[in-house]
Amino acid sequence: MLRTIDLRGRALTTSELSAALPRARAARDDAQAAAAEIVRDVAARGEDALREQAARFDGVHGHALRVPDAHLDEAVAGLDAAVRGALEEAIRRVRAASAAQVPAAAVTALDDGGTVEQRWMPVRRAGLYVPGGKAVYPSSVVMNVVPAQVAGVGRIAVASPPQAAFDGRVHPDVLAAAKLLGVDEVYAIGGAGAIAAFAYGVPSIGLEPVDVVTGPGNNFVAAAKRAVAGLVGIDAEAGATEILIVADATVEAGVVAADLISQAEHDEQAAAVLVTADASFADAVRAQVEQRVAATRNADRARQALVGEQSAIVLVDDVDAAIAVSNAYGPEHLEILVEPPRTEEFTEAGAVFVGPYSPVSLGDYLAGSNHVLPTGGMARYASGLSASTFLRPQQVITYDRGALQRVAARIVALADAEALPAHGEAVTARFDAAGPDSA
Ligand code: HSO
Ligand code: ZN
Repeated sequence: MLRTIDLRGRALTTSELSAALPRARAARDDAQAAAAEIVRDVAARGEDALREQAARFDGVHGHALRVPDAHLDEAVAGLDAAVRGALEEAIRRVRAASAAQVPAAAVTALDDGGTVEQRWMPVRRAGLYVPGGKAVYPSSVVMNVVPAQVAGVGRIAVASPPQAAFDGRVHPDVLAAAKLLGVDEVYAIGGAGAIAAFAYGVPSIGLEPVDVVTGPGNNFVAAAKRAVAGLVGIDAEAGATEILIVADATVEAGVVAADLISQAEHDEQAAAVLVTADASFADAVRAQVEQRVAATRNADRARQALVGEQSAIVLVDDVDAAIAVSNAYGPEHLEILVEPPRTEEFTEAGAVFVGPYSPVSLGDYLAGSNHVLPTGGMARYASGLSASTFLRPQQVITYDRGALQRVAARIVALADAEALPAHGEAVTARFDAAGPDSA
């Protein structure tokens, strides 16, 4: 369990380092082809295609694709009080932290009478996907819906797979979370089909196409999002979860082991990586992992994730080397458990958890940060779900007569240089004797 990658005493180039890192080479092409087929089918046949997919993938027949209001109300009424309290606290915290993601409008004066305003416009309609295969994720309802609401999205729809165990309904905790957030447009549609339904709309069930589709999911959901990108906006890929921990013996080995297992329990494909310069600490963590994983509820799934090629203990010479490894990997979740933490130097990660009292589980539920984060190394250029996922920066240009006149000759010069004289004429027409200004 948890193979060792020993990088001690090796000076690696960036590409050698990337090749040495434990990352699954996902079967991306297969998923892409299968998802594209599902997307095409939903685009062409709408509800009929979705019902066939529900029978095939979810084992569900004849269910309500659009969740009736009564089901939402029943779900809230039946919600466990402690779960309700926790969801409400999570909503408060994520809402507070998301508010900081909405930039204020800014006006730049380029000239006396010439301004460019930068304003942030919410998309009109968003479709949010909440997975429901190996586990159910009411917390992901919060993480999707709150930033969309904070951004000011006009209309929000949620989709999640129908559950055979619940008579073809979406899991009641997911329904309750949606209702607590004031979302009543919910669909019992799963996987790639849900992404296609959002992108193309499904008239027979009143599902209007959306402008942006977000949310985590398996390889097929990610592939479907790639297939509809362009027709709609999508967020970064949030696939099988990853945790990379940089630690030394200032933290207990059992704590590190518990954190590795916490993300491994999501999925057989989940990645759990420890990077340390202390070989005996590494042995202690490995022993703790073996002991703890045996005792946990999702032991089989977690064990598979931990023995997979995507998980490992990476031995390095020192903290400098650990930082280089972490930055090359670009993990979805990074835990910094070394003293001092040197947080600024860890630049590539979806979210960064600093110190022994900031575990990833805190961020998964209640830190106030978002848990829909880029995986597969995408953290190098993408960010987690946030209000800005649902906002478009838009520029508003307002020049008056004098300000335009002061740059008119320069516009003509550039227009002539590009052999597009009509561009220049559009400016000079405003000042010609025969033009609108002639009076
Ligand atoms: N760790 C997951 C999110 C999650 N964990 C939901 C528990 N529930 C991906 O960031
Ligand atoms: Zn998690």
